[in-house]
Amino acid sequence: SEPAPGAVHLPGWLSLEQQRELVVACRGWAAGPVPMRAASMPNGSMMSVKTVCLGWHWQPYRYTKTADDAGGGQVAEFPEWLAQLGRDAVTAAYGGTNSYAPDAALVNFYDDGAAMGMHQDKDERSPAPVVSLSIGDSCVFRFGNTETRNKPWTDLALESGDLFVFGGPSRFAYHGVLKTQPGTSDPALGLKGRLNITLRETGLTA
Ligand code: MD5
Ligand code: FE
Repeated sequence: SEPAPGAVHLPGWLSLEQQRELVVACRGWAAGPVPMRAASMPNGSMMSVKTVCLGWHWQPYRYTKTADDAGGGQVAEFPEWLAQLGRDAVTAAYGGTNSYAPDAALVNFYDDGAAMGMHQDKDERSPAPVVSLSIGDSCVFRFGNTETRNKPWTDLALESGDLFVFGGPSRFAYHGVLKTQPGTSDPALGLKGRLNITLRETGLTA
């Protein structure tokens, strides 16, 4: 479905096998070289979501080349197979062919009770879409508008295997994750909690 112009939701786009492979990949990335951690916000509070970055290191609200908030190391590289999955996702959403070239990913882990407040993703310097892949527990996702963090918004369920592509006029919409639904993850995934992987073109050069 297309809940807003440029925003395309394809439920169950990932096969169970692809989801299992991504869970394994995320476990590897979470271990290092820069371990998954809760980022601290500029106001000093900690996010309830834990994040690990590929390609570029993200800290609210900027991308850096070294993870100075997490030991100073270089993050894992952004693998070509994940860029190809991103191109496949953009084609699935909009049709045709594309030259989507994501160079950063944020892997977000939500344990029971984790949430993400309403925000815009505007640390990137590219108008390219954000590709979002959800695995594990379902969540309530709040898709807002580009003007304010307030209404109007639409609440929808994001479930394991869902693809969401945010492009065009939806690229800079406010959005957040109200809550997850603990215990809804398929036992076959071996994952307690929720993973979300976002692919991004940073538009930055090192
Ligand atoms: C999540 N992650 O479920 C979400 C999915 C983040 C984040 O929000 O910043 O890591 S990505 C949702 C998204 C991205 C870009 C634009 C819009 C939504 N949008 O216009 O609604 O962990
Ligand atoms: Fe976001």
